[in-house]
Amino acid sequence: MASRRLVEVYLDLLSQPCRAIHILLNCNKVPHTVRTVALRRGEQRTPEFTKLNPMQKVPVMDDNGFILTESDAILKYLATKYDIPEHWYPLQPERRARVDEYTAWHHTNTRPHAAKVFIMEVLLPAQTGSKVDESSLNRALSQLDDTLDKLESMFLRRQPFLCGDDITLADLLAICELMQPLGGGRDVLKQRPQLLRWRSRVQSAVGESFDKAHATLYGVRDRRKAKL
Ligand SMILES: N[C@@H](CCC(=O)N[C@@H](CS)C(=O)NCC(=O)O)C(=O)O
Repeated sequence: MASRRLVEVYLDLLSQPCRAIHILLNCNKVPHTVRTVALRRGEQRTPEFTKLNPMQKVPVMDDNGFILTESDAILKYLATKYDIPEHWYPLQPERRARVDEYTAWHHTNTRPHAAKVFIMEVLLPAQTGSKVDESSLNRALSQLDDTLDKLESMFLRRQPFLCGDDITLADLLAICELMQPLGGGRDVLKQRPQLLRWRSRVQSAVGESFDKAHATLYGVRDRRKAKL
């Protein structure tokens, strides 16, 4: 009988949604294999990877031949299929719906707004050699500020985590996006005590898997700082 392979995840840890998956697997000790896809080397465009994901994006999961793309779907699949505490993606319909509510909102709010700041301050200057476009950056920062306001006033209003009293997949997706601008030395939560407290709670809940997932991003930040 053919033996079952460990779940495989194709990741680049400079990618926010990839880090969310990495943290979920590591802090819950789900046996898995990481296949690194180096985006900076264009490995997402190789014929082999394109066969796996014609969208040429990470993350991708291969669970014994079941191929899945989209971080949201992958996180929910892993939490449902593997031996992971129920609070990550609750079974109770209302609590689960709260997680789905955030994750639906996330992809048109937290993700694009935080990512844009990183793209403008780090990626574009590194790829093109051009200076940061300050007026576009300020526009992006102001959009991100609106999103941070909503995180505080809606999702964290009366609860310690985005969707209730315990950590869920929603917190992982959100924190990994909000950490991204740190690659350019910018802590977007610095002036926001409520969100800083939430970040500390998330860090404590996931333990060392947080820094393990973010080591590549810290490296980008530190190398940039050394060059200034
Ligand atoms: N909606 C997708 C987004 C995936 C995505 O945008 N991945 C980026 C890295 S964060 C990527 O692979 N970019 C490579 C490219 O566009 O060439 C998800 O949440 O999984």
